[in-house]
Amino acid sequence: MSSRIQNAALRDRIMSADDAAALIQSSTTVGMSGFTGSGYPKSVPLALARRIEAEHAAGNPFRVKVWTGASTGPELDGALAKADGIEFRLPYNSDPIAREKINAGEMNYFDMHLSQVAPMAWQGFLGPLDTAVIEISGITPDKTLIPSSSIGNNKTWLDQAKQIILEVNSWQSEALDGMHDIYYGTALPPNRKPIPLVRPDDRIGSSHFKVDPDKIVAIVETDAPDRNLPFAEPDDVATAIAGHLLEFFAHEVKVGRLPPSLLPLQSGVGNVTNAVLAGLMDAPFDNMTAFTEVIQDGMLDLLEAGKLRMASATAFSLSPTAADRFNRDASHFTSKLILRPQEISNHPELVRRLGCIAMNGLIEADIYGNVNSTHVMGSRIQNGIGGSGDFARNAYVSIFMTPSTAKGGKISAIVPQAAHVDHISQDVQVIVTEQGLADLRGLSPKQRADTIIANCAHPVYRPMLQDYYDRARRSSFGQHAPNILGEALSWHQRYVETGSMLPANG
Ligand code: 0RQ
Repeated sequence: MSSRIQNAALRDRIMSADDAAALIQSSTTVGMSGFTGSGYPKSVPLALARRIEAEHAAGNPFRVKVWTGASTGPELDGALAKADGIEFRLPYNSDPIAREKINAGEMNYFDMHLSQVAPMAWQGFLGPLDTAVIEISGITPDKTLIPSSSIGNNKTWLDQAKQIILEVNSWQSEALDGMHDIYYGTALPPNRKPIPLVRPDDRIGSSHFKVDPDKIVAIVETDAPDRNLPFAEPDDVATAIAGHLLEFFAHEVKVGRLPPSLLPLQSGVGNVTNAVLAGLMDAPFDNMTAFTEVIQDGMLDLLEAGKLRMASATAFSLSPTAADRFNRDASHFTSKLILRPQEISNHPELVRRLGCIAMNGLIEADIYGNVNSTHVMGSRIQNGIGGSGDFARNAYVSIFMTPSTAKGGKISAIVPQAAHVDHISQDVQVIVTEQGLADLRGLSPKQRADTIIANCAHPVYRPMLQDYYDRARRSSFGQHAPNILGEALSWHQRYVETGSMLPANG
């Protein structure tokens, strides 16, 4: 018997990925595991993509609706998008092939707050779920499931799906067992109760998923790695951003607005946020905690060095090297890590109660501090809002970080008006670029504009922003948040037409 499947009766359901994929019908909804390249099924989606390609070659339409935790890997989103097999996708995508299909108008995509996915599924807003395809790391003798390297929405998919396909992945460390905390106390209004979590290290649930064994129609055995991209070594820009932020933290501790161990950290994914975590290695803050979405490389380093006492998240997001390191020595981390369902890891009630320090990336911010995290030039989706909104609105302090320019300087990350807004100015308290940091707390719109232009804009774009703002101060319809309506998006229009936000003679 495979040591990972400890219940003899369930062994009858072991089959090939192709046989399992044959149980999924066209036009149905499939809820898959997976969150930032971790814990997604690696074999059934590939088999499903092959099946879809064969059906298309035979002239038969075949597409499915795909729900997950967040982004996944190339074997799931990449393969299914390439086969033109996804009719509808939620709640987050970062796969380049799927992104192209979405931006070409060929795939419907519902980009949503990650904490809201499970509640909306329970509320019935998303429609019925036909099949769950969930990666786990083992099945216990009493038919409970040992989760894998991400939890995401798996609890909800297992509870709601009409049929369940399990992938048991023996690549995942057996030491993951015991690291998870699956809370089964959620309910629909008017029966909701407070979530009994008051510290990031509280455990409030069980370490295994419960499942109705009668719904399990297939079990597929795999031995395949999670796939996340390696992080770049912090460059000068990322290091400068991290430096400004660490100085800010030191100042906040000095004036008594943050405790010496800071408050629970939330850190988005990406090279800049990873550089901040690297900077925290040498910073004078100890006994830190994290209440966040994903555990990236920098957090493992902080845990190993004892700077970070513990971290709570819903998934790992480790580079291949860090994933190998984790798998070699996972038991070392067991007592310091908790993985939870994303409706708990990102819950607004908990983020507000714990007072998280939210640190996220942005695409552009306007001079008043409205932030666009998702849509390039207001219309092309990059990834999605992910968990940034869950944390930004409810954080103790909400920080957004970015290089001051993109695409080799042809785009300014600080613009007169954001072409799409994910985070309104009230949810954006600090903006950091390599140029400096704008602390916007307690400032009026005009004070915010002065600070952002002076501290965050790139020197090439700063005079252009100042000129726009000065003219708006004279001619705007109102003087609360001055704007020139016919010109506010002209930088974006110029980029679309000429490939640069800089004027031809600029
Ligand atoms: O594109 O790869 O084609 O060159 O956006 O930009 O500078 O590498 O930065 O990886 O930190 O991503 C907002 C996208 C930043 C990310 C965003 C282009 C740039 C590049 C990536 P290329 P960088 P990052 C918890 C939190 C929303 C979700 C979130 C994100 C690419 O942080 O998706 O916060 N956030 N989740 O060239 C045109 C601009 C641009 C631009 C950047 N102004 N105009 N293109 N780019 N700025 C995690 C989860 O929820 C899972």
